[in-house]
Amino acid sequence: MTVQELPGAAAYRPTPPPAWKPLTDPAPLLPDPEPYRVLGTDAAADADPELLLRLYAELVRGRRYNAQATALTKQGRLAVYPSSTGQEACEIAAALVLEERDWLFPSYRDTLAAVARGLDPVEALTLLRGDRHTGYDPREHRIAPLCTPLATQLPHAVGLAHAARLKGDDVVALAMVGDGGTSEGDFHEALNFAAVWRAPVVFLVQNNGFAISVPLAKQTAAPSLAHKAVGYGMPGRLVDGNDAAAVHQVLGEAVARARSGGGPTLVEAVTYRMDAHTNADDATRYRVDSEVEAWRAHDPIRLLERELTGRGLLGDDGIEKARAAAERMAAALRERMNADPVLDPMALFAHVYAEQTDQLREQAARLRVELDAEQDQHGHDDVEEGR
Ligand SMILES: Cc1ncc(C[n+]2csc(CCOP(=O)(O)OP(=O)(O)O)c2C)c(N)n1
Ligand SMILES: [Mg+2]
Repeated sequence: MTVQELPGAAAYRPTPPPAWKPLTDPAPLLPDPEPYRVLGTDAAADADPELLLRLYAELVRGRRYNAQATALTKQGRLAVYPSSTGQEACEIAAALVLEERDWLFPSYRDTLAAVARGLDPVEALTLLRGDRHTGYDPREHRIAPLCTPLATQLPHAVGLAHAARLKGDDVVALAMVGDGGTSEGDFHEALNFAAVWRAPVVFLVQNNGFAISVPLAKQTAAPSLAHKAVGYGMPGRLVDGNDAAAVHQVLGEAVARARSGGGPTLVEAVTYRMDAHTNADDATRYRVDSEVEAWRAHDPIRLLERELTGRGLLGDDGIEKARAAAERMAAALRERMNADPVLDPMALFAHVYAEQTDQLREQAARLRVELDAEQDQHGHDDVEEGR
């Protein structure tokens, strides 16, 4: 039975009445027609040299961190590492645009953003080491746990931002998600709530071309991911995700807008995942080398280095200094990650419930007995000393 055949269908008018008009003028919400760029364009002249040098040092450090963490997976020191090599501009810019009082909501790929925001480089790897806990106190750093379930961090960011606004706290939340994450229900719910409530939140989509082996073309039929903003009534911005100055500027504008009560923004940063999805993935099975090589020519560190050296802001000395600082960080990370973590098995029972249940208390008591017996057997406390 079609709609026309339904009883009373004659009264059904598929077109809106003449008085209908859009609730919001979509034109100002539409994203940039091309990814916005700064480096190598006239806009670069307005970029603060100090900021560019800071971005450069962090990008170099970030790349070295990715390489070191990936090496640690091969040495069995890390269970898994989703590298953000090639995406450092997004990671670093996201961290640097926030004030200390703001909140970052990262995904599993965004370790660099968390470290650039000040998180201890070892603590940032706790979860990826296989520990059940986040490894850091989210409240201390105002960094939500690195989130593995896709897009679930987005409604959390909206809730926190909205609550802060209700309380009169000057807090902006910046939530990071991948291109694949935009197909999740949580993405849509978060954007809808954020726009309706005008929550002070910025959504950064790192479009790195793939969701594991699924290319973007199989993920969406939208003109761009930034266009999705319009449907929810917030502005979309499209930015070159390998241009650190451009990402910093666009995110900075979005944060300022959110802070001044202007509501949320969806930023799509177009970038590329140079490494495989994680160390456990083989990217050669679903993409060709020529594509990777084409993106290598548009490498975020090279782009920034070219700008800085071209303007006489960076020379061989400066490059060497940035690399040496990155090496020192990597050496310290290696050394600390080579030490076995000190784990207390009794911590299993903490944070399960606010008030422990009888069952948990009983299990904890049983484990205590076993641990004590083990200690007696070895003559000293192996377990608590983490050996
Ligand atoms: C809810 C949920 N479904 C599926 C997965 C498995 N999964 C992990 S990463 C991933 C791909 C995500 O791609 P994207 O959002 O583009 O992020 P990227 O890894 O490229 O940074 C999938 C499907 C998951 N972690 N959570
Ligand atoms: Mg992706």
